[in-house]
Amino acid sequence: MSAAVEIAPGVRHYPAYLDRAGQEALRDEIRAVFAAAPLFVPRMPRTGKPFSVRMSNCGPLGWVSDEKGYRYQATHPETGAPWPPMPARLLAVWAALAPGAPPPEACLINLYDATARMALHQDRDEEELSAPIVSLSLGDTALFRVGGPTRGGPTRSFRLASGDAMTLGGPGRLAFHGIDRIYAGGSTLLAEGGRINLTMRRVSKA
Ligand code: MD3
Ligand code: FE
Repeated sequence: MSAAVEIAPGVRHYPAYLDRAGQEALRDEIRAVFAAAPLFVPRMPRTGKPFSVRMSNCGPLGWVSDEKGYRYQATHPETGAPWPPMPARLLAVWAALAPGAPPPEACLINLYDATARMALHQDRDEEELSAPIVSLSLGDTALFRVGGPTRGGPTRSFRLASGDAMTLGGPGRLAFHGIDRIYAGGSTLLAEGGRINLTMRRVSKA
């Protein structure tokens, strides 16, 4: 547990929110999610250009992207199986950091290797934009960038380390954000290195 730092209006950073034991337990639960819902490589709408991150999901809905577009769906894009349930540990983090919000329906899991990036974007595929997004990071540190609600405005950069949490709500919910780089080799949490980011989302109107 730790105090929040408000990076921008509605964008809160909780450094070291999970202690090492909590990170290890969550890592093991995410490994089990990957076993049931294998990592897939999302592709850009229209062009089919592959993302540099790999993804999976847990919860009733998962976020996917391919030539047909971005969307939430109840099944894995390659296996066709329903997504595995969201671990109780994640639901507890949501309850603590998003009190009063309706339960999350999707937890998108991003896996970054040392060269992966995520371009500046908004998360607006959810019907319920009044609920926050809650994020947790595991493994290598990332350089995160966040701006305002319009592309091309000023941005701020800061590091997201293993165990850090973020909440993105209110005026921060539609902020542009991305991952500019991964600092490889700094964490012993993931045996193969890399970074895992989890984002819990409410998708449908409560
Ligand atoms: C700020 N993930 O999955 S998490 C994503 O580290 C995504 O993998 C990044 O952007 C990652 O969509 C960043 C922190 C985050 C998530 C959602 C936000 C920051 C946000 C929504 C609005 C503003
Ligand atoms: Fe995002």
